[in-house]
Amino acid sequence: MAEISFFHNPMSRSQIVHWALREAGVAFETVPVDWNAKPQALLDANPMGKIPTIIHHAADGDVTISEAPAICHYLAEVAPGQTLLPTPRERGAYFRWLFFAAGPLEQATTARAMGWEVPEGREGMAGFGSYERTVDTLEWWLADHDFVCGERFTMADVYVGSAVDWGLVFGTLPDRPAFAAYAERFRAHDAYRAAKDAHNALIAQAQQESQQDG
Ligand SMILES: N[C@@H](CCC(=O)N[C@@H](CS)C(=O)NCC(=O)O)C(=O)O
Repeated sequence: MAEISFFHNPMSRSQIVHWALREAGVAFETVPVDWNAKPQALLDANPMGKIPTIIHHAADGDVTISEAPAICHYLAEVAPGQTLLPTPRERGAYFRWLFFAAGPLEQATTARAMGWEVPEGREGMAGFGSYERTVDTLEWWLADHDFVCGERFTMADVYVGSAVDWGLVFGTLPDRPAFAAYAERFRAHDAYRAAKDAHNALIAQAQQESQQDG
Protein backbone atom coordinates (compact mmCIF):
# COMPACT_ATOMS: atom_id res chain seq x y z
CA MET A 1 0.00 0.00 0.00
CA ALA A 2 1.26 3.49 -0.86
CA GLU A 3 1.98 5.88 1.98
CA ILE A 4 -1.02 8.03 1.08
CA SER A 5 -4.41 7.37 -0.54
CA PHE A 6 -5.41 10.43 -2.54
CA PHE A 7 -9.05 10.84 -3.57
CA HIS A 8 -8.96 12.70 -6.84
CA ASN A 9 -11.00 14.12 -9.64
CA PRO A 10 -9.05 16.37 -12.00
CA MET A 11 -11.94 18.87 -12.18
CA SER A 12 -11.69 19.85 -8.55
CA ARG A 13 -9.66 21.41 -5.76
CA SER A 14 -7.88 18.06 -5.42
CA GLN A 15 -5.56 19.49 -8.10
CA ILE A 16 -4.06 21.59 -5.31
CA VAL A 17 -3.16 18.49 -3.35
CA HIS A 18 -1.87 16.75 -6.44
CA TRP A 19 0.70 19.52 -6.75
CA ALA A 20 1.41 19.43 -3.00
CA LEU A 21 2.02 15.66 -3.08
CA ARG A 22 4.55 16.11 -5.84
CA GLU A 23 6.29 18.98 -4.06
CA ALA A 24 6.43 16.85 -0.90
CA GLY A 25 7.81 13.85 -2.79
CA VAL A 26 5.72 11.31 -0.88
CA ALA A 27 4.43 8.08 -2.43
CA PHE A 28 0.71 8.10 -3.11
CA GLU A 29 -1.97 6.07 -4.82
CA THR A 30 -4.77 7.90 -6.62
CA VAL A 31 -8.34 6.83 -5.87
CA PRO A 32 -10.49 8.23 -8.71
CA VAL A 33 -13.68 10.01 -7.63
CA ASP A 34 -16.67 9.82 -9.95
CA TRP A 35 -19.10 12.58 -8.88
CA ASN A 36 -22.05 10.31 -9.62
CA ALA A 37 -20.70 7.33 -7.70
CA LYS A 38 -18.36 8.50 -4.97
CA PRO A 39 -16.20 5.72 -3.51
CA GLN A 40 -17.52 4.41 -0.19
CA ALA A 41 -14.01 4.79 1.24
CA LEU A 42 -14.27 8.56 0.61
CA LEU A 43 -17.68 8.84 2.26
CA ASP A 44 -16.43 6.80 5.23
CA ALA A 45 -13.39 9.06 5.59
CA ASN A 46 -15.21 12.35 4.98
CA PRO A 47 -19.00 12.44 5.33
CA MET A 48 -18.99 15.74 3.40
CA GLY A 49 -18.04 13.63 0.39
CA LYS A 50 -15.73 16.47 -0.60
CA ILE A 51 -12.29 16.35 -2.14
CA PRO A 52 -9.47 16.88 -1.58
CA THR A 53 -9.34 14.21 1.10
CA ILE A 54 -6.33 12.02 1.81
CA ILE A 55 -5.65 9.08 4.11
CA HIS A 56 -2.10 8.86 5.42
CA HIS A 57 -1.26 5.24 6.20
CA ALA A 58 1.15 6.12 9.00
CA ALA A 59 3.17 3.55 10.90
CA ASP A 60 0.95 3.99 13.97
CA GLY A 61 -2.37 4.00 12.11
CA ASP A 62 -4.35 5.82 9.44
CA VAL A 63 -4.83 9.59 9.56
CA THR A 64 -7.56 11.22 7.46
CA ILE A 65 -7.24 14.85 6.44
CA SER A 66 -9.59 17.02 4.43
CA GLU A 67 -9.49 20.75 3.60
CA ALA A 68 -6.88 21.64 1.01
CA PRO A 69 -4.78 24.03 3.14
CA ALA A 70 -4.70 21.59 6.06
CA ILE A 71 -3.60 18.80 3.72
CA CYS A 72 -0.91 21.01 2.21
CA HIS A 73 0.54 21.84 5.60
CA TYR A 74 0.28 18.21 6.78
CA LEU A 75 2.21 17.08 3.70
CA ALA A 76 4.92 19.64 4.43
CA GLU A 77 5.20 18.09 7.90
CA VAL A 78 5.55 14.51 6.62
CA ALA A 79 7.75 15.36 3.62
CA PRO A 80 11.31 14.11 3.79
CA GLY A 81 13.55 16.94 5.01
CA GLN A 82 10.58 19.21 5.86
CA THR A 83 12.02 21.90 3.57
CA LEU A 84 8.55 23.16 2.59
CA LEU A 85 7.77 24.17 6.17
CA PRO A 86 8.46 27.76 7.21
CA THR A 87 11.48 28.63 9.31
CA PRO A 88 10.61 30.30 12.63
CA ARG A 89 11.16 33.68 10.96
CA GLU A 90 8.86 32.78 8.05
CA ARG A 91 6.03 31.39 10.18
CA GLY A 92 4.06 34.61 10.44
CA ALA A 93 3.78 35.17 6.70
CA TYR A 94 3.25 31.45 6.06
CA PHE A 95 0.21 31.10 8.31
CA ARG A 96 -1.11 34.57 7.63
CA TRP A 97 -1.41 34.03 3.88
CA LEU A 98 -2.33 30.35 4.06
CA PHE A 99 -5.35 31.30 6.18
CA PHE A 100 -6.02 34.45 4.16
CA ALA A 101 -6.31 32.33 1.01
CA ALA A 102 -8.47 29.71 2.74
CA GLY A 103 -10.76 32.30 4.33
CA PRO A 104 -11.16 35.77 2.83
CA LEU A 105 -9.82 34.97 -0.64
CA GLU A 106 -11.87 31.79 -1.06
CA GLN A 107 -15.00 33.60 0.19
CA ALA A 108 -14.41 36.69 -1.96
CA THR A 109 -13.83 34.75 -5.18
CA THR A 110 -16.71 32.35 -4.51
CA ALA A 111 -19.05 35.26 -3.78
CA ARG A 112 -17.93 36.95 -7.00
CA ALA A 113 -18.41 33.77 -9.05
CA MET A 114 -21.90 33.24 -7.55
CA GLY A 115 -22.92 36.85 -8.01
CA TRP A 116 -23.34 37.41 -4.26
CA GLU A 117 -22.79 40.98 -3.08
CA VAL A 118 -22.15 42.11 0.48
CA PRO A 119 -25.08 44.41 1.31
CA GLU A 120 -24.15 48.06 1.67
CA GLY A 121 -22.93 48.89 5.14
CA ARG A 122 -22.27 45.22 6.04
CA GLU A 123 -18.59 44.92 4.95
CA GLY A 124 -17.46 45.01 8.56
CA MET A 125 -19.34 41.79 9.26
CA ALA A 126 -18.09 39.85 6.23
CA GLY A 127 -14.70 38.25 6.92
CA PHE A 128 -13.46 39.24 3.47
CA GLY A 129 -14.82 42.78 3.73
CA SER A 130 -15.23 43.14 0.00
CA TYR A 131 -13.83 41.50 -3.10
CA GLU A 132 -11.81 44.62 -3.89
CA ARG A 133 -10.26 44.89 -0.42
CA THR A 134 -9.29 41.21 -0.47
CA VAL A 135 -7.77 41.27 -3.93
CA ASP A 136 -5.93 44.56 -3.34
CA THR A 137 -4.46 43.20 -0.11
CA LEU A 138 -3.13 40.04 -1.76
CA GLU A 139 -1.70 42.14 -4.57
CA TRP A 140 -0.03 44.46 -2.04
CA TRP A 141 1.83 41.49 -0.53
CA LEU A 142 2.79 39.73 -3.74
CA ALA A 143 4.05 42.92 -5.37
CA ASP A 144 6.85 43.01 -2.78
CA HIS A 145 7.52 39.31 -2.18
CA ASP A 146 8.69 36.70 -4.66
CA PHE A 147 6.92 34.01 -2.66
CA VAL A 148 4.53 34.03 0.30
CA CYS A 149 7.37 33.94 2.84
CA GLY A 150 9.76 36.13 0.88
CA GLU A 151 12.51 34.75 -1.30
CA ARG A 152 11.87 31.08 -0.66
CA PHE A 153 9.11 28.78 -1.95
CA THR A 154 7.21 27.02 0.85
CA MET A 155 4.09 24.88 0.99
CA ALA A 156 2.01 28.05 1.48
CA ASP A 157 2.84 28.84 -2.15
CA VAL A 158 1.12 25.67 -3.30
CA TYR A 159 -2.14 26.80 -1.72
CA VAL A 160 -1.91 30.55 -2.37
CA GLY A 161 -0.39 29.82 -5.80
CA SER A 162 -3.27 27.49 -6.67
CA ALA A 163 -5.75 30.26 -5.83
CA VAL A 164 -3.85 32.72 -8.03
CA ASP A 165 -3.43 30.12 -10.79
CA TRP A 166 -7.13 29.28 -10.80
CA GLY A 167 -8.11 32.94 -10.47
CA LEU A 168 -6.06 34.03 -13.48
CA VAL A 169 -7.17 31.12 -15.66
CA PHE A 170 -10.88 31.36 -14.82
CA GLY A 171 -11.10 35.12 -14.33
CA THR A 172 -12.01 35.11 -10.63
CA LEU A 173 -8.95 37.34 -10.06
CA PRO A 174 -8.05 40.40 -12.10
CA ASP A 175 -5.02 40.05 -14.34
CA ARG A 176 -2.63 42.31 -12.39
CA PRO A 177 1.16 42.37 -12.94
CA ALA A 178 1.92 41.16 -9.38
CA PHE A 179 -0.30 38.09 -9.82
CA ALA A 180 1.11 37.31 -13.27
CA ALA A 181 4.71 37.64 -12.07
CA TYR A 182 4.03 35.42 -9.04
CA ALA A 183 2.34 32.83 -11.29
CA GLU A 184 5.35 32.81 -13.58
CA ARG A 185 7.59 31.98 -10.60
CA PHE A 186 5.59 29.07 -9.20
CA ARG A 187 4.65 27.69 -12.63
CA ALA A 188 8.36 27.12 -13.27
CA HIS A 189 8.38 24.44 -10.56
CA ASP A 190 8.89 20.87 -11.80
CA ALA A 191 6.26 19.56 -9.36
CA TYR A 192 3.70 22.10 -10.62
CA ARG A 193 4.35 21.12 -14.22
CA ALA A 194 4.25 17.38 -13.47
CA ALA A 195 0.90 17.77 -11.70
CA LYS A 196 -0.45 19.88 -14.59
CA ASP A 197 0.71 17.34 -17.18
CA ALA A 198 -0.97 14.52 -15.25
CA HIS A 199 -4.09 16.67 -14.86
CA ASN A 200 -4.27 17.46 -18.59
CA ALA A 201 -3.80 13.78 -19.47
CA LEU A 202 -6.71 12.82 -17.18
CA ILE A 203 -8.95 15.51 -18.67
CA ALA A 204 -8.08 14.38 -22.21
CA GLN A 205 -8.81 10.78 -21.26
CA ALA A 206 -12.19 11.72 -19.71
CA GLN A 207 -13.12 13.71 -22.82
CA GLN A 208 -12.17 10.79 -25.06
CA GLU A 209 -14.25 8.39 -22.97
CA SER A 210 -17.28 10.67 -23.04
CA GLN A 211 -16.99 10.98 -26.85
CA GLN A 212 -16.84 7.18 -27.14
CA ASP A 213 -19.90 6.84 -24.85
CA GLY A 214 -21.79 9.47 -26.87
N1 LIG B 1 -13.34 23.45 1.91
C1 LIG B 1 -12.91 22.42 1.00
C2 LIG B 1 -13.73 22.53 -0.27
C3 LIG B 1 -13.69 21.27 -1.06
C4 LIG B 1 -14.70 21.26 -2.19
O1 LIG B 1 -15.67 22.03 -2.21
N2 LIG B 1 -14.48 20.36 -3.15
C5 LIG B 1 -15.42 20.20 -4.24
C6 LIG B 1 -14.66 20.07 -5.56
S1 LIG B 1 -13.70 21.51 -5.91
C7 LIG B 1 -16.18 18.88 -4.08
O2 LIG B 1 -15.67 17.92 -3.55
N3 LIG B 1 -17.40 18.87 -4.59
C8 LIG B 1 -18.21 17.68 -4.61
C9 LIG B 1 -19.41 17.78 -3.73
O3 LIG B 1 -19.60 18.77 -3.04
O4 LIG B 1 -20.16 16.82 -3.74
C10 LIG B 1 -11.41 22.57 0.71
O5 LIG B 1 -10.95 23.71 0.64
O6 LIG B 1 -10.72 21.57 0.56
